[in-house]
Amino acid sequence: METSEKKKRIFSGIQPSGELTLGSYMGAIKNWAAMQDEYDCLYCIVDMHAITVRQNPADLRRRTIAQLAQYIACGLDPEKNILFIQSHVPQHAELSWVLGCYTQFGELSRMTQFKQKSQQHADNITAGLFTYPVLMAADILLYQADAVPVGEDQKQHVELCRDIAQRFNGVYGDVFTLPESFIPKLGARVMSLGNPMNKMSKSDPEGCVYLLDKPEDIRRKFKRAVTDSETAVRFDPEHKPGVSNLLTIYCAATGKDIAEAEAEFAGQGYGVFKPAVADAVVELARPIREETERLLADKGYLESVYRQGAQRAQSLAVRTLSKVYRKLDFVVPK
Ligand code: ATP
Ligand code: LTN
Repeated sequence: METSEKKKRIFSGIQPSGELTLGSYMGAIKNWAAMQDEYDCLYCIVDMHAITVRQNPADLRRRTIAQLAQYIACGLDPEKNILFIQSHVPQHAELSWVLGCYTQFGELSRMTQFKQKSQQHADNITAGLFTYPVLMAADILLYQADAVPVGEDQKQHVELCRDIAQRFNGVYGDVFTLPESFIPKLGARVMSLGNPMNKMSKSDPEGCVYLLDKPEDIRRKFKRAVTDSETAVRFDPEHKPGVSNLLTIYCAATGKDIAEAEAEFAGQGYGVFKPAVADAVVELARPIREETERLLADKGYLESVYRQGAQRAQSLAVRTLSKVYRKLDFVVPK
């Protein structure tokens, strides 16, 4: 492709608040890797978002580096993409403050994730947890992103980001690109293996598969996966949520479509189906785990990736922030 041709910009991020899961892989990272040639992509480790709930500092540090290694192991090329750590680029926090002054209290009160997390952390409902979506809007708008590849649960936040951008543009002219969420057809909402009515979440170790889980752990978790009292392997999320979730996982892992997978397991019970899903996930996770381990042994390389990523990100971020400050007519220090 000609370098003069302007590619569309992509931004996305994941919090290092736990280990990466099969849900975050299928809902987000898998698509990131697929987009890296066609788009101009920034993929971030959003450590500042992670502290909206209490973190153990040493774990946060370890997971931040491990997450970078996993991004690369999942196929994100650090030369093609800007891979960086959010707290390394201070413009995120600066723009977040400005955008917070263009966000309504009522809008933030309606965010589903805030309602859920404030229930889960009822003893520690901080201002940071409440204004979390404003920081997320800053992440996206700072880079003038056109699209944001995320799982279904983040759609509401991206819509709020658009609303904030539109409001700001309405007052100050065309400052921000309006982003759209990019949600995969398959795997946008991977459900818990233990309770297929709930989203697979990193805080539920038995219901979720971690990308770095060992094969025996993956097999155990799938063996215990909740299904139903029938025997047919059929996609019907309403009546057969467990089996439908396993079919989704199987298809996202193998690249097959649902009809193909249903045909493959026709007439065979869950005793055949469940181990086949487990095998597909074991094979998906194996190279990621091995490559992550290899990368984690080379801390110098990982440091060079995040250092270079922060420099490249910051050179874009300063342009947007100074444009915003100019529009606000802040006095520029001489
Ligand atoms: P938690 O559930 O513990 O609050 P999370 O896993 O939702 O955390 P992140 O790890 O920050 O939070 O999510 C990273 C990305 O992965 C987001 O784009 C999110 O939409 C996506 N994602 C997370 N879980 C799933 C899931 N179960 N299915 C599909 N996509 C998911
Ligand atoms: N809120 C997201 C993580 C996140 C993000 C972003 C995603 C923070 N900033 C910017 C896309 C774009 C989550 O909880 N999964």
